[in-house]
Amino acid sequence: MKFTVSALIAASSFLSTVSAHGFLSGIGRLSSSERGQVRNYDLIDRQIDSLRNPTEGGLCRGAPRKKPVPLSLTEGGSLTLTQAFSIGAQHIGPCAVEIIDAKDTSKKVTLTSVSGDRGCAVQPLAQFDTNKGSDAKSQCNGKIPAGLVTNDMCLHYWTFETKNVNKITCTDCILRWTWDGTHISKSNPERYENCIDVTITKNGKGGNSDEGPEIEIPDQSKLPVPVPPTVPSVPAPAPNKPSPPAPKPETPAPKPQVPAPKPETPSTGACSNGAYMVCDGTGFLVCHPDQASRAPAFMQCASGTKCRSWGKYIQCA
Ligand SMILES: [Cu+2]
Repeated sequence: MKFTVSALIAASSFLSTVSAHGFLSGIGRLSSSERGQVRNYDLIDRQIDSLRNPTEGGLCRGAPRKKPVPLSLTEGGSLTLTQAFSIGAQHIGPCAVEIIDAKDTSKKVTLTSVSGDRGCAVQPLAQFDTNKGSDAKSQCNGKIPAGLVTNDMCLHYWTFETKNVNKITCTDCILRWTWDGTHISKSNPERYENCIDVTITKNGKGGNSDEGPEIEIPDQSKLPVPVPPTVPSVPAPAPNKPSPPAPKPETPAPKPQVPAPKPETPSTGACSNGAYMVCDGTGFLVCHPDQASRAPAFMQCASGTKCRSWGKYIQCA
């Protein structure tokens, strides 16, 4: 592998921001007790970063298909999606929702898009203006993704008008949510995407029935059709096995398929060695290895869970 100075700079600027981000949880206005329909949702308590970190796995992060959920769409109707953003990581940048033909993924229709800085993760589309100073429970209690054990994300509801429904030709489709975090670079944004497998009915009553109030979207101008990021020469992580059917059996949960970094020595309770999170007593510290003067923020693990080191991150499990 060839290493160049610019590659190292690019890699380090990427790494400096991978501690917290966002993902699409599901269709409808999901409460903190409802698990999302997004692919790989079941990794939420084991590998949350595989849902919320910038994507490197191609279309839909390379996540395996799930049983499709019914989705009724109407031209000009409304649809509510539930997004989750890490506290303090509600980056600026555009976002979009597409319907992709599952049998021919070159066939895409854009249901909505928001351009410019005021994207999905900032107000008014995101409801909570959260900060890293305290945990999710104290900032958005009752609006925390179901199953999340890191206590550092809040749910946000995005209701929009569905366009181009007339152009949808698939029934067996993929709803893809994309978000470009332009907080570091507009030309080389952090790309996020998540997919929900859907069976589409057109011209139904439209939208989901229990959606929240309409939110005014400031800028509906069209985005260029997003192109899946090119995968670097490093092989993409192996796709995860399909999620086991609920309810969970008594047997221990299957091990995550993505190779975990080697466990490190028990944490010292202090930020060191370039870690982005370290365990500390009943919770963990969010560190800022690239900003020496910035104080770490303490977060509690969810009750009944313990913090474990996981590479430069932690897991509350
Ligand atoms: Cu981020």
